[in-house]
This record gives sequence, structure tokens and C-alpha cells, in this order.
Amino acid sequence: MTDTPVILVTRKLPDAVEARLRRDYQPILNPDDRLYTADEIIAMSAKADAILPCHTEKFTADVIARLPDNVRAIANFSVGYDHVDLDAAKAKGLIVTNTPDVLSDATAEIAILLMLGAARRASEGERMVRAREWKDWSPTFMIGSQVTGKRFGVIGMGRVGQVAAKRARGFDMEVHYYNRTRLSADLECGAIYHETVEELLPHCDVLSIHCPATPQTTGLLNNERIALLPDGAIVVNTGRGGVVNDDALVEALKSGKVYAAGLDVFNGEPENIHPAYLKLENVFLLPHLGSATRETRDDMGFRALDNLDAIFAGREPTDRIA
Ligand code: 8YV
Repeated sequence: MTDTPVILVTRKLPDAVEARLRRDYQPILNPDDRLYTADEIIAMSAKADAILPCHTEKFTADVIARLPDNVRAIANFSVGYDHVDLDAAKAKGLIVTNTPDVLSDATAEIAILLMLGAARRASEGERMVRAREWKDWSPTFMIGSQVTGKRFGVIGMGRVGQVAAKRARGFDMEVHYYNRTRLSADLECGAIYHETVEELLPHCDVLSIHCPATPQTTGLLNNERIALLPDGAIVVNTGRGGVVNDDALVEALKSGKVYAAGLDVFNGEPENIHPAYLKLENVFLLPHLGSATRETRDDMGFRALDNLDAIFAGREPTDRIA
């Protein structure tokens, strides 16, 4: 036996990340990438000094209370941490970390992809071509909505929101945003700040959601707030599904109040997303691909390991959230 810490890794990680884990720790890996149940995670933690999970594993207060005392830390492979009850973690003396910064570019890319795809009917067109239903072309065929020069509204101007805004400026878009606190001028880069979501919404030809899922943001985009958007707005969500009231968005997509939506995250993902989204042509759907690039997934793993290295060296981890 050595003193090398044992790390329970709940999902298959990139090869380079697993190689570093093997080099520096005693990892319990998941080569089959099976989604473990809470009971399995608790049982497999019997000898673990830390757990390295993804957002797919839920650390509710009950799960955290049942973790054995040898577990000192939860080093998430994610920037979002709504899957971990931080109060329960603090109460149990667990250190919790996340992986900010490294996925901002990749997630902003997906936000822009969703904006363009929704505006220009990309998935609808692709489905048509694949189904061999493309029979003709005419000047009025599959007309979309142009985004260049329009207004790009951001809810949650954190790291990802700021990069998405920067990319939107590449389309000559005027950036508006709501954030709990106003950014400094150098970070704002000319974006127009609104003190409330309600003040922001009328300025959003495209609304891009980047805020975390919290009790305060659950169902934030509801009927009343959608009514404040300009007619024909586009809604993009790369944050968390819970920020959107699905019934409200579906109704707005059906009525044309919202022209189209681009969604990468969903209530009930992956298998229980709102069924209407699957039927509506004006929704561009992706399966939570925000951070899914080779570069970013490596960097997320390394960042989680940097945090573990600090914890086991007795230093404060850079990305401590509890
Ligand atoms: C991650 C995400 O890939 O980091 C996040 O919060 O939503 C994703 O982009 C995922 O959470 C991995 O755990």
C-alpha cells in the first residue's frame, strides 16, 4: 500500500487525462463509461480520497451525507455545479472544485453555432437534404432570419457569456447584457448593461442564456418574460435547461413570437426532454455539446487534476467552490 490518493473517476475521461491520473494517483476508472447510480458511487467510494465526477452524477444532500468519511473532495469535471449540493458538501467538510475558463471558447462556439443554425434553419435544411426531400430552389425557398447587425442579448455575462458576446461582435451585433453585477469597462467592451432581465429582454433580437442553474434562475424564461422579447426573437441556451420554462418556450415557438430556438441543454436531458421540441421544425437541438472538443475536454481534465494536486499537497485549489 502507498499513500498515493485514490480517486474515483465516475466517467471515461480523455486518454491523456487518464494517463496523468494513472501516473499521479490510484484511479478507479470507468472504461465502459457506464452511468453509475448514487448507490454505486457511495459503495465505490469506500476507499476513495476524492471523487472526480461529471454533471451527470447528482450529489444531493442525501448522497453527500452517505459518502464515507475518507472522501475529502469532489473535483468536478465541469464548470457548472448545480449537480452538487454545496451546502451539504460544506457541512460535511468536503472540498468542491470546478473547471472554469477552459471551456469558455468551446461553449461560446456552440452558442454561435446554435444562433446561426436556428436563424438560418440549418437542421431543418439538413434533414430535408438527407431525406432526399430537396426537390427545387426558388428565391422564396427556406428563407431564414439574418443576424448580422442585430442585437445579441446575454443573460449571465460570466466567462462564457463574455466570449459569446465577443464572437457576436464579429457579426457586427450590438451586445446587451444582464448580470447580477455590472462588469468593469474593460470586460464590458462596449456592451450595454441592463439592471434587470426585464429591462434587457426588449433589446434581444437574439437572447443567449449563459447563467448557471440556481433556485433564482429556475424557469427564468417564462411566459411573462418571453412576452418582453421583440417579436421574432431567437433564443439560444448553452447554460442549463432549468433556466427555461419549456411550456412557455414551446408556445412561443408555435405562435412565432419566438422565431427559432437553438438548445444544447434541456430540462430532463438526455432522455426526457420536452417532446414538443422534437416535433418543432424551428428548434435546433444539440446533445449538450458545449465543451465537447478534444482540446477542451483535455483541459477540463487537467484543470480538475490541478485542483486535486493542490488539495493533496495541502494547498488551496484554484477553483474551490466549497
Ligand atoms: C460539461 C457543462 O461538458 O461544464 C459544464 O458545466 O455543462 C459541460 O459543458 C459537462 O458538464 C461535463 O461534466
